[in-house]
Amino acid sequence: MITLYQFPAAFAVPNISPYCLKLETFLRLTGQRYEVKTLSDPRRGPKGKLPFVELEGEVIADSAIVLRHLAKRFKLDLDSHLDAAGLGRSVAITRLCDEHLVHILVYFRWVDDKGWQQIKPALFGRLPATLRWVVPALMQRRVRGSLHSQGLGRHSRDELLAFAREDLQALHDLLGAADYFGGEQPCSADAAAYGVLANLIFCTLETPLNRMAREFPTLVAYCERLRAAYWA
Ligand SMILES: N[C@@H](CCC(=O)N[C@@H](CS)C(=O)NCC(=O)O)C(=O)O
Repeated sequence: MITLYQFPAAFAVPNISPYCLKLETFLRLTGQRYEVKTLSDPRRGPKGKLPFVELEGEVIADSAIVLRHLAKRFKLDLDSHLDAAGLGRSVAITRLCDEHLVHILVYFRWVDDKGWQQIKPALFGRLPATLRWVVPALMQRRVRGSLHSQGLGRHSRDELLAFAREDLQALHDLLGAADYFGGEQPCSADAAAYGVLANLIFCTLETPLNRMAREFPTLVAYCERLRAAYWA
């Protein structure tokens, strides 16, 4: 049995971490049996981040590495119907989501004031009063620092929104009239795409980025379709 360690559900999505939602969606797309154990402290993970899984006594961290490991261990091939160009496209979509759009999402939750005013009480509101003054500011400074090191954190809010619009337009155009990024059936890129898009479209956090994503009817319909088929 696979044990998935991840944050608890919040803001009307199964997970506010796009990476946790990506991994759990992959488990559902491939029909795996799994159990979830919720953690609030990512430092409990072997790489200091969530999600991670435990399988047959082995602990494996990082959604991409877990996907690769599970695919090998259980001979899962969500991508077997794709040709070489389709496989390349799947990797490119996954990287766009995991390595670009998610960082912009993080900015609009943790740095931009509108998102921060919603995230802060939800994540830290139950801390004892003394910690409640210190911990949120420290965590926000850490996130700001890592976005700065990554590079996206050096841009203005409007520049980030312009990047996000390009990402969303690209996802819209790549999906086209298909049901899934894999075509008639999902491929591994659908796990990554749903992880971040559901976190923009269904998540009840009100940020300019969430509002922008909801302006793409194709992407809204995509999320509704995948949710009905695999998350109902
Ligand atoms: N590359 C990792 C990224 C995981 C990740 O960044 N998780 C975030 C939550 S969305 C986390 O645990 N952050 C805690 C931290 O950086 O301290 C994956 O794909 O699993």
